[in-house]
Amino acid sequence: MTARPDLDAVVEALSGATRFVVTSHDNPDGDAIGSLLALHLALLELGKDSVMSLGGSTPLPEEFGFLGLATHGLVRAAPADAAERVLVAVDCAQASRIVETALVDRATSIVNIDHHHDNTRFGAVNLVVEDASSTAEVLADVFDALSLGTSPAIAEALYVGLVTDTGRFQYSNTSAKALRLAAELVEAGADPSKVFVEVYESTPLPRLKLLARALERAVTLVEGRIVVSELVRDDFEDTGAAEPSSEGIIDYLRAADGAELVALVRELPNGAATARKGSLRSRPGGVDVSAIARAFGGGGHRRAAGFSTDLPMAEITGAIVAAFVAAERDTG
Ligand SMILES: [Mn+2]
Repeated sequence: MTARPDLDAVVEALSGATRFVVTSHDNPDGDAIGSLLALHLALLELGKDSVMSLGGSTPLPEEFGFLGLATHGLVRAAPADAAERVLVAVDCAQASRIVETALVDRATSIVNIDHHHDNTRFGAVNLVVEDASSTAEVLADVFDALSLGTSPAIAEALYVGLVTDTGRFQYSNTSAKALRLAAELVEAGADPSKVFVEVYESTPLPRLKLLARALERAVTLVEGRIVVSELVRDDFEDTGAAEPSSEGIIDYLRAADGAELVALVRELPNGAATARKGSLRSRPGGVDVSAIARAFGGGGHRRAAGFSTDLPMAEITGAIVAAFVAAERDTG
């Protein structure tokens, strides 16, 4: 075993305190939700007092409903005693991605467990494993170091994080370690077929219709090397798709032959903090889309990133094309 002072520090922080509040980022994905639940359940098994808190009022993506976060006590605001709890943030690259700012402001201390390469190390204790496929994979090592057995519920939650962040074990982050972890989680009680049906084959029809709109509106730029599409408010209204329904649509656009950079921009409802939200994806070896997202005030991974903006669609597209061309000039 190589020395892992950052892992030891997290183990010490989790062992040394008794009261925790665990959280993750806005627009939580499978890794955020799975990691959040797994850590909460692990802390309870360690005999700790843990509260799961996710800010905002946006409904959680329905494909993760089977994990039963509400049943497990999820609250959508900071607990009244947040000032007496250690905050553990999972899958959050920046403190600003934690919607409930009171959690960050009041916590006695912050433990930051993540795998984003652009993580700002905002915690007092930081475990950021950039080559981990998912935060779930990082947490599995933390639980091992805590000598915690993996219950079926923890295994299932970690498996959801692993399978979603690796694109069902297809993306370039699908390491041998990630695949070995998947096997261990299945041995511990995770059911791959059940998770597949719940996460990928329980799609409400309005969401498939929303996907059709995005595919229909896709355009190619720079000789097909960039694919851009847009969802406007009418698309949500006409199809009846609910707000988090656009998650995952970009992965279909990415399948376009020759597409090296893919962008999907969706118009947000009236009253949202910004007018639009953009998602970016690139092929392995392609441009670092997190750098493009950061230029819009967002962030993410090299292959998958996002941003929020008030810019109109034409300007967003122009900036993406310019960044793509500039990145190619710099590296080529
Ligand atoms: Mn993740």
